[in-house]
Amino acid sequence: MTKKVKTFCRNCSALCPMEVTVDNGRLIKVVADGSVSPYGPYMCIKGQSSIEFHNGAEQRLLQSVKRNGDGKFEAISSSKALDEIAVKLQQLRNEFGPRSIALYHGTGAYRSVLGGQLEKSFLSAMGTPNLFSTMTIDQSAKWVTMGRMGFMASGKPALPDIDLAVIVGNNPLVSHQTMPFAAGESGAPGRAFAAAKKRGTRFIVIDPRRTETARFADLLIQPLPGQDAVIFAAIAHILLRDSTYNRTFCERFVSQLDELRAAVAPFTPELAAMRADVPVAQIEQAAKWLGEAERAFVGSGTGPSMSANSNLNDHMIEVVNALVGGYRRAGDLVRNPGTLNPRTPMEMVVPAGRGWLQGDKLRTENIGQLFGEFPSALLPQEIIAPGPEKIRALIVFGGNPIMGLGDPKYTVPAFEDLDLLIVMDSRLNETARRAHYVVATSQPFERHDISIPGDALYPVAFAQFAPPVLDKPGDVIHDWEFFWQIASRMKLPLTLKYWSYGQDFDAIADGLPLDMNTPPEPEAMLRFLCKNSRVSFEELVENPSGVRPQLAEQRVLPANRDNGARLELCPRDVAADLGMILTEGTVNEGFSYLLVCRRVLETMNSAYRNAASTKKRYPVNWAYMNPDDMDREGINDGDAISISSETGRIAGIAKAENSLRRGVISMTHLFGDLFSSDDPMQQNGSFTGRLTSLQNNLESINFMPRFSGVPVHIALKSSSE
Ligand SMILES: Nc1nc2c(c(=O)[nH]1)N[C@H]1C(S)=C(S)[C@@H](COP(=O)(O)OP(=O)(O)OC[C@H]3O[C@@H](n4cnc5c(=O)[nH]c(N)nc54)[C@H](O)[C@@H]3O)O[C@H]1N2
Ligand SMILES: Nc1nc2c(c(=O)[nH]1)N[C@H]1C(S)=C(S)[C@@H](COP(=O)(O)OP(=O)(O)OC[C@H]3O[C@@H](n4cnc5c(=O)[nH]c(N)nc54)[C@H](O)[C@@H]3O)O[C@H]1N2
Ligand code: SF4
Ligand SMILES: [Mo]
Repeated sequence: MTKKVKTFCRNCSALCPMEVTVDNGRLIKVVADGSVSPYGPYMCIKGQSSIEFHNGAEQRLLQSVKRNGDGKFEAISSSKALDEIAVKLQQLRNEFGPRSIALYHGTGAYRSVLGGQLEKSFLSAMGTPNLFSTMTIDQSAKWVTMGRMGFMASGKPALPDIDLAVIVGNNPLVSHQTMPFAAGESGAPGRAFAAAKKRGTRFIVIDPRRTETARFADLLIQPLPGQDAVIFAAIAHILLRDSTYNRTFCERFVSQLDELRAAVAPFTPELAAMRADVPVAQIEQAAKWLGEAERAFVGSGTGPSMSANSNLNDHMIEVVNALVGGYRRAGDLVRNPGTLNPRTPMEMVVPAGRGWLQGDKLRTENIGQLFGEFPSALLPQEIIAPGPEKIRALIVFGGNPIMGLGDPKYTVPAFEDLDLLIVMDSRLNETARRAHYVVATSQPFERHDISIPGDALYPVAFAQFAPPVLDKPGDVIHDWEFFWQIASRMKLPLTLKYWSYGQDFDAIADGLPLDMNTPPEPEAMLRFLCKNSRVSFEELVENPSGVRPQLAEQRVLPANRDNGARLELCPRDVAADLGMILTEGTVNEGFSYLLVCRRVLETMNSAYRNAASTKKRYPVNWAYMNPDDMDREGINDGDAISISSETGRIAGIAKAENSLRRGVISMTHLFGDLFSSDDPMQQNGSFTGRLTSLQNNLESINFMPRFSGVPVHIALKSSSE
């Protein structure tokens, strides 16, 4: 029997609407469903790959497993696994307190809606502040900027409303990562950029590589990585020098303009051009266009936040955005005012809170939480350092932290020091292989979801419900069931709440207390989450392609009174950091290249590495180099090369790429094996995380490690190596 079901992809935050065909319990086809979609028909290769994965490829886990005394995995029923895990967690909690238990929320957890919502209640009921997520090994520089500068509650303008987009170290054509921090639309990004160009929007792309996105660039600047703070300090310098910044916006909404003027005075365009190794005319040109723009949007992706001085890079990028008033203004159209979670943006500054100075602190560093989380790079240290409250149990929900964190020589022994490592996943990934229990969880097409993760990101108001398309196989459980089942066994109460970033879970008044004796119905939970929605749960069920609510035009509201808060452009620590980088050299002793981060369409971090389409194009994560650099080193296409940093060494397979500037080597992360990557072809690539240290070069505040602009030495690999 063949049936067609409407659903949406949950591989990335674009949440592309799709139609899947199921034949006798197997997925046989998936196509984009553009009928109501906010993007029109659109789907990428990973949407396609989800078919093979659902049908069992990529070593899909169909059964929970437990590591026995010999270190081997044996099958265990989910109920027995849950019984044993609950007993162990209870023992640790009784003996060492709730802080001995931690949770890591990985990339796979963001789009598991009921799992994600119950996770927050679970941690609150457990009484542990130990929440870690990928955000702090990704773009938490943005949180640091919000905490030090404050931010505009009006939000940033949408792509159709801007006449200039500055895209810094972000490649949405591949990553689909855009709003709220970068310009673009997450689904069908190319189409949205093409339409914007037709309207006359100008694009500036700043990236060491001429990326897929750079196809739309009117100006492409290809700097050395790690120089964004210098480049944007120079752009700020020019805007202030020429008085081309937005005075009206700045007079009303910013402070510390004099401090900024003094701090960026030494950052001349000539200095930035020299440091970033780009023509000075390009920096002047970018500043000129920014000065001329009616409504600009300056935003970034992972590039600047993974490189050296990442918090400062991000701060200076946002300073330039503030100088040109790159925010929605009172009276501006709000294209997506939220559907499941309606929002009314207001033109006012949310003051700089520096939340990390208050509340619970980490055990091993005097640092508090950023947006309710601790820095993931310090997780190994929090596990190893002796003390009564050390982390002894870690629940990994939809993540592969041993790979994501990198520095395996340090990270692996730390994870092995845990009394209890539990991984909830549908793949036996590198972290799962070292777990005590791997709880096999269901796949997106086997569970209920609503489009909460896309609610604020869609270009227009839109919401969709995804019912299970297939039965989950055998004894696999849903992510949310894990939290409910463990809490129920530990006699902890759970309350379902609509939590979103920046909210204190306990402070949310509206909640649905769950019956801890009878498992809740997923549909009842989703109905509750639609409580304040502009579209009822029933309407979503009746409209399987999704709903675009017909709303009266909404505009950004003026603030009813001046709350006195201003965007702090140049607080003292930022000024001090600017002073520090002024004298920093660009030469890294003994290292002639800088390795930069990069994403490919076929994989999602460590997932889909084994999909057929990935294997075809990327049997390994190629070590891309500029052909002139290859000539200089005597390296040919396909040669095995040795890439070494201060921390580790990997072998890679060189591939020439004209679009890459000189002095840079570009590789995708989370490929290959943790340790033995001497033969990349055999090990499906090279694990670049080995080149990163979790003990040196960490940023202040968020402890972000360096995943881009990593100084490396390159040599042709001799056969005896
Ligand atoms: N297909 C696919 N999509 C994904 C993912 C995936 O793995 N695959 N991962 C998802 C995740 S977890 C995330 S966080 C997002 C990330 O989304 P993006 O930030 O768009 O990620 P990338 O595509 O790696 O783009 C980063 C760019 O920064 C450039 N760069 C590197 N260093 C520097 C620097 O110092 N300065 C400047 N100016 N540029 C620099 C790189 O050359 C690269 O083009 O993508 C998400 N989407
Ligand atoms: N060297 C280097 N290191 C990096 C980066 C880099 O660019 N360079 N990027 C960093 C970034 S931006 C990130 S976000 C991290 C990524 O770090 P992680 O998020 O820890 O790693 P992923 O490989 O994305 O792991 C996601 C896991 O979730 C599982 N999964 C998918 N869907 C579901 C689901 O619905 N439920 C459950 N339970 N599991 C699911 C997948 O099978 C996969 O095993 O890595 C960081 N590390
Ligand atoms: S862009 Fe690709 S991975 Fe992301 S939701 Fe759409 S189909 Fe899925
Ligand atoms: Mo990420």
